[in-house]
Amino acid sequence: MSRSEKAFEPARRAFLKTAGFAGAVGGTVLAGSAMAMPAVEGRVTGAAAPARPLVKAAATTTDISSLPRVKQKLVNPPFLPEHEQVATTGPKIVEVELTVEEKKIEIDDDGTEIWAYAYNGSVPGPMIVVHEGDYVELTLRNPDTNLLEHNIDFHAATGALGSGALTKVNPGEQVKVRWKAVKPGVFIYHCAPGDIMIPYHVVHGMNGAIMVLPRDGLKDAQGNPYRYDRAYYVGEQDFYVPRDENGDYKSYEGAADDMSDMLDVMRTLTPSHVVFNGAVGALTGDNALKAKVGEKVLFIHSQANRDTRPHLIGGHGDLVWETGSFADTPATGLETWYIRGGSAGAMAYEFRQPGLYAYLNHNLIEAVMLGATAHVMVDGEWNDDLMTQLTKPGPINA
Ligand SMILES: [Cu+2]
Repeated sequence: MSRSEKAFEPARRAFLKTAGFAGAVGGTVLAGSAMAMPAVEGRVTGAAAPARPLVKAAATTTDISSLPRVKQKLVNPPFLPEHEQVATTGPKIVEVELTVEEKKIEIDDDGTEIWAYAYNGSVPGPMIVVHEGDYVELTLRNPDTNLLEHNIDFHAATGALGSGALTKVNPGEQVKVRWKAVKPGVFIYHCAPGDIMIPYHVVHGMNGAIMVLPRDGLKDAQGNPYRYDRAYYVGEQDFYVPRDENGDYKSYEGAADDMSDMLDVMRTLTPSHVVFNGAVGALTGDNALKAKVGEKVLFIHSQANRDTRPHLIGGHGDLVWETGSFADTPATGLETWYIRGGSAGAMAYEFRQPGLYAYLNHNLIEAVMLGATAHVMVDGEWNDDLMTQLTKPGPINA
């Protein structure tokens, strides 16, 4: 950063801090964000949003001080943190830490760059796994090396804009929040600092997912216990990279330098990239997901902004919790399923043939031309009964 840019920095930070509250007139920062949010989220009314819920402890039915505490070590997607499928204890407090990183990442094979706003540095952010009835105790950090204000809205949480109203942190700040996981399922979380900053941050990769397992684990469509052998988290991300006058993707020096250009591209609702786990090819080739014949694999798929339709080429959705709710009976034997923008869903499949499978968004333009494809390499014995090539390709017989 040059000296003149440094001199400009305080004013720029002040602008970026307030840019999210363009719609708010008067009131505190919290009230401003609450006013700006409902039209976008449609989940909470402005009147119902608490002014300062942090200072007043709500009545609880659990003696929280007596609950055991565990620290969950979060890992980068597509992997999940170590977890029990069936809870072996009663409810607990699960401590997790998310640190926001504003950093440049490459999103395709041509070296196209974007400034990612990334929880713990990954796009999507790490998967958190708890059980229904557990408490999530989050520390959210925004290091002073960052430029922007951030927060987190958990779709699994209840009240205060999914904790978004309680978790706004400026660079150099951290905040702690605790919420109870009362809904079993898979849910997204995302940054939502207010107004136009909500979609702007989300399409810079600032979203992830949490899985709230029933205490006694997953059930199949008949209500029998269902246990997976592996689980993967696929976070789908739409990017809107501006182009220069020659049609080449632009690169930007600072974390929010792309704002004006990118908002223009976002208004077209036409992404330049639709990718899994942050980049074209993040889950193909050497990074392909792995499984074995006979293994049951759970795929959790999130899309924080846009509808998508996952499909496993050569396989099926044995069990699909399309809406993400584990309180509902899963659908069975699906060909392609649907993940609503702003949600996560889960699919479980027992692999029956070895080889390469493509797991993709079956808008094939988005899968093949924009990037939304993953591969699954499956080891095992081929089953001729399920498929056999009877003749090799050869000349057509007259
Ligand atoms: Cu953010």
